[in-house]
Order: sequence, then C-alpha cells, then structure tokens
Amino acid sequence: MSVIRQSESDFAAARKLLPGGVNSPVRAFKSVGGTPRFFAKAKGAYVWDVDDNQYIDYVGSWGPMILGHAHPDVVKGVQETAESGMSFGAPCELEIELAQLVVDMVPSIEVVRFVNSGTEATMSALRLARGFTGRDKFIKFDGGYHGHADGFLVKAGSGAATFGEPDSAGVPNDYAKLTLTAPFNDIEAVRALFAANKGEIACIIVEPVPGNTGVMLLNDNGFLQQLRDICDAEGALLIFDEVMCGFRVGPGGAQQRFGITPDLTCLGKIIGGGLPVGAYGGREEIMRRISPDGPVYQAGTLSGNPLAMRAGLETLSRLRAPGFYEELEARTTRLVEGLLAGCKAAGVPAVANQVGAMFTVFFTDLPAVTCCSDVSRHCDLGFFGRFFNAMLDEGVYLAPSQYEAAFMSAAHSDADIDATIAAAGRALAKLKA
Ligand code: KE4
Repeated sequence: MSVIRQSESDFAAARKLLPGGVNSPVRAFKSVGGTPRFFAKAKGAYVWDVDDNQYIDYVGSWGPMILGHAHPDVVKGVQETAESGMSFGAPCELEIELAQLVVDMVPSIEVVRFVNSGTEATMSALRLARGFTGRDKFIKFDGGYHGHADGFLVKAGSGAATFGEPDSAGVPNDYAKLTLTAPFNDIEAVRALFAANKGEIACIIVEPVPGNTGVMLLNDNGFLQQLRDICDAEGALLIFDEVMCGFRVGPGGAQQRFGITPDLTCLGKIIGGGLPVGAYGGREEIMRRISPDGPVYQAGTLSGNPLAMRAGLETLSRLRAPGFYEELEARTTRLVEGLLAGCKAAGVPAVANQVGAMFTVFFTDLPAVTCCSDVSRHCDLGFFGRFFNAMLDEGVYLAPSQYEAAFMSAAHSDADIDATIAAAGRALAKLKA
C-alpha cells in the first residue's frame, strides 16, 4: 500500500473549495473508491503523485498525451511561443498552420473552427447541423458521451453512467426531448426513429469508436456505412465525434481507418497536445454557415490562442512519422494480450475491446462486451474498482472507471509494458487470495 498522505491532505483541502474536490467528476474516484492521487509531475509514460509515488500512466490526461507527457519538443514550442505572448484575441499565423495540418490529416475536413474543448466542438457542430438543416431533433447512441452540453446529457455514457444517472439535473425536459437515442450498432432502431420523426432530424452524432462505455467495437454489418446511407436518404447530417478516437486510431482518425466520410467531425484531446483545444470541421458548404460567414453563431475568447495552437502543431506533426501508429497499435495489442493472459492465469473472467491505441479490459463472464448495457448489467464493477486500486499500489495508473478507455503513448517502452503485465499478475493474485 503506497503512502498517500499528501494526496489525502490535498483532497481534503480541495473538497472545501471544489465540487467533489475536482474539476471533472470522474477524477474523484467515486466509482472505484479510494483517494484520488494529486499529481505533481508527468514525463513520458510516467506520472508522480505529491507523495512521490511513480506510476506508469495509461490515462494520458484522457487521451491527449499520445507522444507521452511533457514531450521536449512540445514543451520547447510552448515556452518559445509564450515568450511572444500568451493570448491575443486576434488572428495569428499559428491558427492557419494548425488548420492546414488538420485539413491535410482529416479526410472530410475542408474548413475547420477551433474552440477550447470537445464539449464546445460537439455543441457547436450540433447547432450548425440544426442551422444547416432547419431541423431541431438529433440522434445519439446509448452510452455515447459528447461532452456536457445540455442536449447530450440524455442517456450519456462515461461520467453520468459511472454515477448511474443517465440524465443530468438541470437539463430542461423540453430540451432533452429533442434528443433521440438508439442502441449503438442498431440500424433498425435508427430507421425507426427517422420513420417516427419524419423530416425533423437534423443529424446523427456518433463516436465511431465509442470510448465512454469502455471501448466498443463496430458490428460486422457496416454500421457506419448504414448511418451514412440513412443520413443521405433522410437529408440529415452525419457527425463523427472523434474527440477521443481522432488522431488516436490513426492519423486521419476513425473516418480514415474505416473509410466513411461524415459531414462534420468534432475533435479534441490530442489536437491540443495537452492544452485546451477542440475543433469542428467539415465540408465547406456547411462550415460557411458559421459566423461571421453565415448565420450560425459561435465564438470564444481563447479560441485559437497561440500557445494551444503551437502545442497542437508540435504534437500532430509528429504523428505523421512513418510507422508511428503501427508501432503504437502493436504495443497496445501486446499489453492487452498480456493482461488477458494474466486474468486467465488467475482464473479471473475478462474480455477486452481494442481499436488502435485505445482499449478497455472488462471483468465479465460474457464472451464479448458489445454495448453499454453489457457493461452495466454483466461486468463486475466492484472487482474493477479493487483491481484499479491494486494496480495503483503496484505503480500503474489506469482510468478510474470501467466506463473509460485506456491509452497507449509513444513513450511507453517494452519494459513498461512488461512491468504492467507483471504488476497485473501480482494484483490479480492478491485479489484472488
Ligand atoms: P471535453 O469537453 O472534456 O474536452 O470533451 C468532451 C468529450 C466529447 N466527446 C468525446 C467522445 C469525449 O470522450 C469527451 C470527453 N471524454 C472524457 C473521458 N471519457 C473526458 C474526461 C472527463 O470527463 O474528465
């Protein structure tokens, strides 16, 4: 059991000043129990808490740190840029450079707008889809999490599902009723929604690689193509929420990996290299409806600020190195196979879902986890919590919720992966004893 006195003291102090002692709910460890670790430092594949305990980190700030923490070139770029000013509130050339890189990397994006978070990206894309189609309703999927804008907190996944509260207080019923939901991978349910809401649905928003009910896999029926086809037939827009899987499952995200072209794409996390950046983009015809070109309003004081743009540039430009994703995916596969082998050896029933460099291990007797109800009904969330804390004691930091994804970075070495697998073996043996 690691010494965590300073984290305990910090958590007590933080709880007096911050709701739950945190600035984002999942960080409070409510679903896994125990004291959240307050981080003091992060470098490469490692983080250190305020008691100087070191962990191999598979959260990576929830995805952004794909190069590893505090990459020297990213840090140097931010330091240099800061010398010339932290934020202008005026156009700067770094915005053009990052926009060009996003347009070059993400197949469907012709025009892009930078914002400050994934939530801003998805809420703006939804407003744009409504403005472009003149329709108010939209479809999301059970367990899909698209940030905390009101209309999305209806059967949200991730944080809300972790707390077992699929709807959030404070979301007006009149607003929530515009949100239609369907099970992921279920095209018949989507067809039924369009039939029952003829001419009223502005868009479908989907995580093409769901990561907020743990990682979910597409079925074998070409679900994303089916969504593309139904949107074309019904005059609705297809929005890919690639905040998590964008630049994570390949240089062009899920749309490039699966060869499907959405009308709008939402980005976040990796695009800012650890600084607050979100983005939404798509076909020029649609994006030109955004103010000041068009009537759909959206704005932001710190949007496109030079520091965040430079961090994003220094990060994305390194993802295009030949073999970058192949290596990352191979490391992730080796880790997942090692963890499952450890579970088997310990007699702990488990399965895993992995796409590229994101994965989730589920503790369940099911042969596969294919939807969010599999997680809430058939996964041992209590065991997950005990495993999470046992891995903390072994010096490995996993996501503090069964409903989250874990992320590999380019900084994780083979030795780190071997050490993680060995740590899991010890943790599982302790839990089985
Ligand atoms: P942010 O507003 O947190 O930058 O992005 C919201 C968002 C939108 N779309 C997807 C697919 C997302 O995964 C997210 C945010 N992901 C969570 C992790 N499940 C962020 C961690 C947190 O909420 O603290």
